Amino acid sequence: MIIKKRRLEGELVEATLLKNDRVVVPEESLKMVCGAAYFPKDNPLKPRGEDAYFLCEEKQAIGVADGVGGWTGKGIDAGEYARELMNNAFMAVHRQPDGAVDPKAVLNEAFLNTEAEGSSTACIAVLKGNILHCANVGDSGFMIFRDNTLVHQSTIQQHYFNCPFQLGNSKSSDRPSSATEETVPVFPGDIIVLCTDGLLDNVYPAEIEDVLKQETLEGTVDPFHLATDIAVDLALWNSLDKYSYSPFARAAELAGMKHTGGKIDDITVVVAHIVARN
Ligand SMILES: [Mn+2]
Repeated sequence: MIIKKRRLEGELVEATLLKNDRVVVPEESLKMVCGAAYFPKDNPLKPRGEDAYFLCEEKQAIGVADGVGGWTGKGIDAGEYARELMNNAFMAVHRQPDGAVDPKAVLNEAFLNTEAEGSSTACIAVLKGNILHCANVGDSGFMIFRDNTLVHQSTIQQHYFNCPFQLGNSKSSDRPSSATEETVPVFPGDIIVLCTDGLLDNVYPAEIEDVLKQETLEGTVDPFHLATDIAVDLALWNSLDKYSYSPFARAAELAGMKHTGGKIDDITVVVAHIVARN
């Protein structure tokens, strides 16, 4: 069954869905060009914050993790768990075959090799051909923008308001088997924003669309520059606003609670620009 046809750089590209749900696409037709920005919240006791991320353009894989702050009360820095998880994910990516990196397998291997105490959300995305493959545990996630418009947003998983699914070594933690898996076709020019809740809780997609419109007016896309602008001008700025009706305030309201303004948090933004190879 043909699920997608689109003209790409003069060639007709087809993605075919087979019986086993594996999507067959032209090999290596597209690639991600990546940049990232990380702004830990101001805390002299934890200057590195609790988020972590990795970029691996060689294997076309990116990932973010957000250590769960609730461990602080037990004297545990969940940032260590998140950083070890992402280091292990980066190494796991390199052990996977070229062009066949499986994000859930990466998440699983990273989880099994992580020994720190604590727990963390995690979202890993891999581009294979023209399909973005993602595995996500918790409330980090990704958005895809096409022509400066949001066309896809990942779903989040939480046990209850502000308690995301989280990987960890304690009995009550979740396991990689809980990960949501998504496969989404992408096209040249698409912008993928992979991020922790420091962005999602403070910024509406329409605000990112406005930044993209401004930046693409200049003609070129610099993923690092874009990630920094989204992290600073939107997420950090909004997080410090005490009166706004932020996405976090809206989520609190839907859960029957009250929160006014942004949410001060570590902010990780990875931007991947989809471009044709060669
Ligand atoms: Mn967070």
